[in-house]
Amino acid sequence: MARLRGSTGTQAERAVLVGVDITARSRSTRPGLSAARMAASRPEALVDQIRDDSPTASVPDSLSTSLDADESLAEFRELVASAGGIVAAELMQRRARPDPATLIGAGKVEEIAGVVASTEADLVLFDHDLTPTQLRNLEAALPCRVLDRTQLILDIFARHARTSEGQLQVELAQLEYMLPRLTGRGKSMSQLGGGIGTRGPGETQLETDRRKIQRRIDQVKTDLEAVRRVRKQQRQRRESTPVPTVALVGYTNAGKSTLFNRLTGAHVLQSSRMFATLDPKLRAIELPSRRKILLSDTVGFIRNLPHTLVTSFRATLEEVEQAEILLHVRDAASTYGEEQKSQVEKVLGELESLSKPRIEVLNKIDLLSDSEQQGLLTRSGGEVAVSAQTGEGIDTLLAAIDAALQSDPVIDAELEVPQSDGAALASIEAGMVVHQRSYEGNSVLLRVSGPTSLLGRLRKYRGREL
Ligand SMILES: Nc1nc2c(ncn2[C@@H]2O[C@H](COP(=O)(O)OP(=O)(O)OP(=O)(O)O)[C@@H](O)[C@H]2O)c(=O)[nH]1
Ligand SMILES: [Mg+2]
Repeated sequence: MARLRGSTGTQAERAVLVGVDITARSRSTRPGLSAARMAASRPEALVDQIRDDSPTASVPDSLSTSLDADESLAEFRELVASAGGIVAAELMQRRARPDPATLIGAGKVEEIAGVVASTEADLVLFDHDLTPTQLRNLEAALPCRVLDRTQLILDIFARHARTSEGQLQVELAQLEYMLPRLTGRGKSMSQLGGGIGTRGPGETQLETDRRKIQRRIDQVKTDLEAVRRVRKQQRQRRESTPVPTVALVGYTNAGKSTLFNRLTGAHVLQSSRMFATLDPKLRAIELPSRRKILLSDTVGFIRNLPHTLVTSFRATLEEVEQAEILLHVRDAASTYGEEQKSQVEKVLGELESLSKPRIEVLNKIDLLSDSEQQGLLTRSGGEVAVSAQTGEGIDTLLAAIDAALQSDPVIDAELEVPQSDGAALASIEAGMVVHQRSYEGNSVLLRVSGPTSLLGRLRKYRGREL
């Protein structure tokens, strides 16, 4: 599998980054319009990719309005760092339309070859997806390995997957991405034998390789099913005592894991690297109403999230699909906030979770100026401003979750419990908010707010409802 070296101990690989800006439909209509607003008005525009391998592939109109290429390249730099690579050089290619053969055009390929030679780079990374043909041609023309954006993201996922399910999911996505791109890829698939430069391995060899990969795909799928069966059993056991799940979702690096740790007291990995979290984590917390919920932390999203990944991670994301409430964690300090928001909403749409109750959490407010913070705090619209790092706003967030939670609603009640029923008194102490307590004879009179389920169990002690 194509991996970048780096955090594994060996020397980090040096990469030439290539940003690609396809400008068909003149940019002159764009200048005044921020990428964020473009994204908000036409979210679908950001995800269209040219995947058609035919030489006559035309540029979808929407491609021209994709977000600013410089901005994308800045994010791509972060991705490269997260994959353990070092940036040796950066180039930007602006073209009206993609070149079907090389995406960027022959002249630019030559320029890149020169840069690779002078910087002694190990690989060239494209901030764009490449068709199988483009990938093949570029590998033939450049003196080093070539990876596209999806491959880079897959590589990061591969390094960060910790559970066997996560690892299998990534491997499956990698294999499926690789299969149609096998033809004659001399350099990165050198173990497959094959020709020097442009010549690919013979057809027979290719067929063998395809079959090998297909067999491995089948095996991985079988293994995944086994792993998922176990998880399903765990889920069923959990569902026998229903506790509502609240799922953290958001763009990669928004601070989901930091918030998860803040709310649960856990110590999951929080990191400036992108896609630090891959495997889902669940942990119970208690809300101010004393109701319990399960909070789930999971993989972050990114613009143009490779579709293969959404599919392979669907099972991991089932916490999101099952959740009663979503906490959409957003980086309030990011300039690209609006665009990230629309990207997240797009993935939520794919997970059929857009209609779920959602709390917008504006995180990292500690990075904002006082006046900016003030602006956020007074903003309405169901947003909660917090800093997962300092803890500011966390109480408000917990109260907001409490208010949004429909299941097992909290009600007020009066109870008259015999002092001899220690178990009932203990369950009240543990699971309800006691507003008032007095003693009368052998009974304790209580005014409480508590979950309907718990009050249901204490029905025989209930006085009138408030
Ligand atoms: N200043 C500041 N930094 C924060 C805050 N919350 C998170 N961060 C930082 O943001 C970076 C990303 O945080 P994570 O919690 O790992 O983000 P994530 O959303 O889980 O990211 P992925 O798992 O990669 O999708 C880390 O460097 C955190 O220290 C915050 O409230 N304030
Ligand atoms: Mg995380």
